[in-house]
Amino acid sequence: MAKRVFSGVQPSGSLTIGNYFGALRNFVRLQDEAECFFCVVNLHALTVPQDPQELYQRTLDVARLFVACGIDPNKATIFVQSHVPAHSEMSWLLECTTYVGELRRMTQYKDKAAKREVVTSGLFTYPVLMAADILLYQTDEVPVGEDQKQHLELARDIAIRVNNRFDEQIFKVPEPYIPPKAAGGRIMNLQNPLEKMSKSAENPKGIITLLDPPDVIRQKIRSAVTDSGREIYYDEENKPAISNLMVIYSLCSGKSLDEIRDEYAGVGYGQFKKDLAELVVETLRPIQARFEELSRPGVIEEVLAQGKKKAEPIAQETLKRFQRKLGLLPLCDS
Ligand code: ATP
Ligand code: LTN
Repeated sequence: MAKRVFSGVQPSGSLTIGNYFGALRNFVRLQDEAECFFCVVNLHALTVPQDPQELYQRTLDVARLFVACGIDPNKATIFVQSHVPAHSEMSWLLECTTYVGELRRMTQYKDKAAKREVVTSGLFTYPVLMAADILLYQTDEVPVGEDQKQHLELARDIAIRVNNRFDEQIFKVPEPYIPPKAAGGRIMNLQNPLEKMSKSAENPKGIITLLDPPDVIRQKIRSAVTDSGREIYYDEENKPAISNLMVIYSLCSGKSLDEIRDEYAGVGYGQFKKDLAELVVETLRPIQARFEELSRPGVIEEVLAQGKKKAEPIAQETLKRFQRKLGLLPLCDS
């Protein structure tokens, strides 16, 4: 049996090159060797305020970008989280096996909560919904960026706890699939290289989205902060800005960090940034062209309808089994 892969992306903004290099590019690779489920996690997006019309539109756009980036709906299942109610139902059941102390330790919660005046309980229990997503599909492997490592460990802990309690495998214990930082696992903000590039960032100058027009990309890279000195070499600690730009260069060109350093010895930041901008523009060009083609009404909606049909029975089977184990009374059919 092929291994099963599950991952999710929130429709909380325009997807960035961080999402692409950290996650989507690996989705495309995995679709040829595994049974893949890629989910637009719109319920996760609700953990912070969303404009309803924007959420609606972005849900479609994220699904379109999945396909535009190379995910083939004939190979992988693409669907929307809220179309399969088992995700919400499972989330509640898992909340009742997760400890408040575990959720308090989540660094993403601490970071996001610190930035807001009002914090919903959904933001707090967010990682449990993520565990539900993953465990419902008996997932072997979860391709994500580095920021999701802690959430994944929680999903593993929950699975192990439930399996131990019932002394049988109710859930497969999932493995993370996370690229190293220098291979796209954590692309940093162009205006603050100590912060992750995040699609919901307040300042658009620090993020490159997959749909940014070429001139916007050139402008954002030109105004990206750099480190002191003018040498180009990879040193995450002392030269975080240039190191981040080098990683993006390497991912777009296929060249190693050493090759890039040698090529730009004595050249300076200006030329490097110009070349980098063109590389990013060329990398995104085919994605943007495909995205336009997918904007015809009905096309992505059909993909999502098919996706729900494939995902739901699998999710239901796991949910039903867990409900029975917990002692929830099944409906009498007669
Ligand atoms: P938000 O700003 O709303 O939290 P986000 O940009 O962090 O969103 P998610 O939807 O949370 O994106 O993540 C989708 C996938 O992209 C996840 O696997 C996540 O780990 C990955 N990812 C997000 N940002 C980066 C980044 N800067 N570098 C590498 N991978 C990333
Ligand atoms: N929490 C993730 C998105 C996400 C996810 C998932 C990723 C929700 N459910 C299941 C992998 C598997 C994020 O914010 N990046």
